[in-house]
Amino acid sequence: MSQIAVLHGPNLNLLGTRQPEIYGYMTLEKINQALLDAAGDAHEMRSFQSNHEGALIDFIHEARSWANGILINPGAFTHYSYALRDAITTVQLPTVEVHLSNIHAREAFRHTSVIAPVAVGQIAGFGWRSYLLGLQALLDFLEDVGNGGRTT
Ligand code: CA2
Repeated sequence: MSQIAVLHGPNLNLLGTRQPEIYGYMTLEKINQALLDAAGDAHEMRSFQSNHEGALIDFIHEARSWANGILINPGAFTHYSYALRDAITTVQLPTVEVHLSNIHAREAFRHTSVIAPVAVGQIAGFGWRSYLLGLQALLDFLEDVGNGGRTT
């Protein structure tokens, strides 16, 4: 059983209502439900969205007391929030970064992630399924860690 903190950054509360050509038609509520379905009874998951950097950081700090992994789409904070990055570093929880769009194929400012260097890995470009892929990657990573790092 893993406990996963799922974080969604700024503007992601608008998913499914605007710019569907970039971000798709799935609402945040539906994405959260898809993640809960994928986790099933085997894992615990708590989701949180905020448009405020400090609120996301508080949630990460609190996650230290109950979670053993973080799945995060930091939104635009991806590209410049050293505060979010420091929070992830500080709690020392394995973190997977996800993006709906392929940030590397978009504007130059989106090519940089200040989160990626402190994450286990990054998944981008698969629409809402990036979250599902990220969750699977995180659960597999945590299982490997629990098995003393053995992957086979
Ligand atoms: O592709 C992603 O998941 C992003 O994290 C989304 C962020 C963007 O700043 C990152 O560069 C990449 C933006 C989220 C905006 O979400 C909206 C959703 C619906 C309508 C308008 C914005």
